[in-house]
Amino acid sequence: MMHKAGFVNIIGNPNVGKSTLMNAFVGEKLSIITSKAQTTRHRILGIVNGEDFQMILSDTPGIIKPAYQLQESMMDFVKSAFEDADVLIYMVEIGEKELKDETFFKKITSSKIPVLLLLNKIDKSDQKQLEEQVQSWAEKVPNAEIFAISALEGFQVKEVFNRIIELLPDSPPFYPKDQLTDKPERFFVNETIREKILMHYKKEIPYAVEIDTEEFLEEEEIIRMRSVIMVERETQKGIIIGHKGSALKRVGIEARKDLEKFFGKQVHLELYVKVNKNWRSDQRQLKRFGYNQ
Ligand SMILES: Nc1nc2c(ncn2[C@@H]2O[C@H](COP(=O)(O)OP(=O)(O)OP(=O)(O)O)[C@@H](O)[C@H]2O)c(=O)[nH]1
Ligand SMILES: [Mg+2]
Repeated sequence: MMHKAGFVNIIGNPNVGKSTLMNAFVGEKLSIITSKAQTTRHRILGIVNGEDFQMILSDTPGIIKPAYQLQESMMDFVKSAFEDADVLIYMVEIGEKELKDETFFKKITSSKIPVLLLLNKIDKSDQKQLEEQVQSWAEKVPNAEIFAISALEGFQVKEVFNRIIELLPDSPPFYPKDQLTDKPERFFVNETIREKILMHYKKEIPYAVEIDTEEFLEEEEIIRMRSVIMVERETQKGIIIGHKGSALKRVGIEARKDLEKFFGKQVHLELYVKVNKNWRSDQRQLKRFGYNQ
């Protein structure tokens, strides 16, 4: 029997819906999704296995001009996604003008591999706007096949999926057929907590936070986890904890609920907050948190 397999890498501006699309394809919440830009910080694999195919999707951070070391590392993940792609998915959203980074944009328009340009969030547009934008993207990225989709509502998602399958090269699988991702369990604990922080705290707070899950002990009935929320300054620590610990408590309760769903098991989650000065600019620390490949 013929078998197809390949890497399908999703890139685009922040907040356009890349993670929403990957989760829709995989059918699991592998990537966290929020209304804030720079939600995704890593390259996360989501693997869809069929009898005669293996589609290895990569969700990547939204493209930005890096201002500090963490963001540099995030853009290295995007660069790596150009290098091993068999199919490139360039996602844009309705109303978007262009990719802020000229170098990345040139890589897309001069790509030798198939490019699918997905114009997302069309549930927010009308027919006239849609037609204009499809036309304009067709001129800007002539080498791409364009699909107008809504990742959130599942509109045209199946069609894109089927087209990707057609484009996958003949190849044996790269990963075991029961594997869903390349990330360990602790990664999903970190991300679930970070999602709650993105949702509940304002301004720079979520961007100054990193999570490290120090303990992940699976027992028969329950998984026991202990995670540290790192911030860059003492004042941020106070904000995370909140009045009498109320803000931190909310993060803990909401994260635990999601983790119980994700792991299908009862979860005990202990959270504490620690100041880790300038971790975002420290190569050694970033490496420890998995930002250097
Ligand atoms: N209306 C609408 N909203 C969408 C659609 N797809 C995604 N969104 C919303 O757009 C926001 C960003 O979605 P994400 O999937 O986190 O976007 P992303 O591109 O992964 O963002 P970064 O990781 O920050 O680069 C969320 O609030 C989503 O619910 C869509 O098709 N329609
Ligand atoms: Mg994302």
